[in-house]
Amino acid sequence: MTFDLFDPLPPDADVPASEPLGPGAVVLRAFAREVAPSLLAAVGEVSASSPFRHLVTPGGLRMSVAMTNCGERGWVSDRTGYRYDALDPESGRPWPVMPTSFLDLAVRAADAAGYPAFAPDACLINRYLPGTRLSLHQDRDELDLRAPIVSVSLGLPAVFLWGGLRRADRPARVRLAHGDVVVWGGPSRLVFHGIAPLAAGDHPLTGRERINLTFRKTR
Ligand code: MD6
Ligand code: FE
Repeated sequence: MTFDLFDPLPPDADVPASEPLGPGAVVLRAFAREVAPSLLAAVGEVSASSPFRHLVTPGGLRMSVAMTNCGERGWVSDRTGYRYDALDPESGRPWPVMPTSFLDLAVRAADAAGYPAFAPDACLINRYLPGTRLSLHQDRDELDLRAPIVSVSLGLPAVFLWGGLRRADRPARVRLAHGDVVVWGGPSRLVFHGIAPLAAGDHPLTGRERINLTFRKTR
């Protein structure tokens, strides 16, 4: 176990290891902190094959988050809509294989949150720079909504907006730090959520960036 200036507390000190967010949803504090360096090295390998890019929404807006994917399928957006695609539209080739370190962490986190035998086939990788935001949305492009989503935060901390089942529900603000893992499913699976504009900072492992991995079972 290693600690740094951003996360000086061991996971069992003042911070509870697991914080409920809502029914079926939990934050596992620092769950990924030990494996974070190897996850980040794998992000570098994935993005060397399928580079980060700014997708366009069906409405024609360029997203401020830069994205790439690994696994059997990747989430993409363009003028025709949102979908999971087996091919990276930029290269025409399959997305990079999901690294073993990714799969192992996602399955362990889901299990710790009460979702045994999670079998993700997709990992969306989001990159945030200071000022980048992700507006409130639902994750509903997956066919099997019984499976949870596992979300890993790396690098700079962010304010996660955790709303309700209606877009108009006022979101709670939850700080997500390096190594925190959010697992959510069940009655919370279609909760509206987003990321507030990222504050500037400098993280020892990622510099001026926040990286988020979200693991999904898409079918
Ligand atoms: C992020 N996460 O943390 C964006 N979606 O950068 C998401 O949009 C998200 O964290 C579904 C489930 C968990 C998530
Ligand atoms: Fe989402």
